[in-house]
Amino acid sequence: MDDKNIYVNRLERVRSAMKERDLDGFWISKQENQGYVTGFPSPDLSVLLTTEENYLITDFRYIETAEDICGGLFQVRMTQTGQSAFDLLKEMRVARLGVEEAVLTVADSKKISEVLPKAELVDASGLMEDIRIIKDETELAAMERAIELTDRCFSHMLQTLHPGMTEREGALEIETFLKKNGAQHLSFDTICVSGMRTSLPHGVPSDKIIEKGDLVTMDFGCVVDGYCSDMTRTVAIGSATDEQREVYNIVLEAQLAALSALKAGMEWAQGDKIARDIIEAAGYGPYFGHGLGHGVGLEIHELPTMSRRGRGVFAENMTVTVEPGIYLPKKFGVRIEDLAIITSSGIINKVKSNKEFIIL
Ligand SMILES: [Mn+2]
Repeated sequence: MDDKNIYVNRLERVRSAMKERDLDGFWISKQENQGYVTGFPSPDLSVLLTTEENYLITDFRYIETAEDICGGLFQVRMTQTGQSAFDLLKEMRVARLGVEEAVLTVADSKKISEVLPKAELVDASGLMEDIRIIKDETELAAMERAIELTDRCFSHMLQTLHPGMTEREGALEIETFLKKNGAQHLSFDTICVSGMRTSLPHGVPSDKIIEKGDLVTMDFGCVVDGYCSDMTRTVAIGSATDEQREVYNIVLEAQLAALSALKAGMEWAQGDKIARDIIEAAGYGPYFGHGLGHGVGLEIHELPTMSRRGRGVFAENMTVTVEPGIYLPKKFGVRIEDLAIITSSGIINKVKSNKEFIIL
């Protein structure tokens, strides 16, 4: 599929979802959703789809790029100083306008009601996310590039991490490597925690010095061509205790069991259960306090939600992280995270980094 056809196809799918919900307009606010249909993710766009037309509204700063990228498929409109994107809505005859309540501000919602006093605003949160849950080839290829880069970054960190450096220096090393080697951004704030602080699943890198005998957990990801990667490894520095080794092996066993069981047709919650059962049987159930994984794509956290509460069934070309962890307060924690693509017969794990217990 060439570039234009990808977007034609995506717009068709969005329009048929609009039709199902009886919407004759859709005001798309979430930047990732705008980027998904326009190919131009930018913080200052407004996107409106009606039954017949695609509109992209932006200002002078972005107009040239917007026309270059979206000119064929979208009517590109430029707002003048003092004008807002909502002014365009005044010209529209829309009876039921879909909006994304999950992200639309109250202020913007009021403005829409002012310019379209007769229109009914209907919550269409999730309309696009349900479409985005299945990745096309272009998306998977971009994710693959992002994942390759995080894999290379982990190899680099195996050469670089050493006692005496701080967690913040470790995180900076990760981020510098990713950016130097082609990342547009980071997928999220890098986690690099050590020692007792590894019991914090989302600990913020501190000035703590990494010491011999510490575990170090690194959770990081980057964005390449709009798409995110996400991986986690825990390694030991200098030496390890039997307890650290034991906990590591339980987490790894849980992860491998889930990776080998996941496939299209399985319920999301069942995926979580496979890993959780192993951790619970080993007596560490209370110390695995988060879900097993989440989808990744334009956003770092998207559908599917692979947790006890996740409701849905895996289908081909969904992506999902598999990231069990055990976190022992004031002692240490271990998490191992890979990122897989669901297929009809299993998964393809795109993360190639070693996950044997590594002592640096
Ligand atoms: Mn993750």
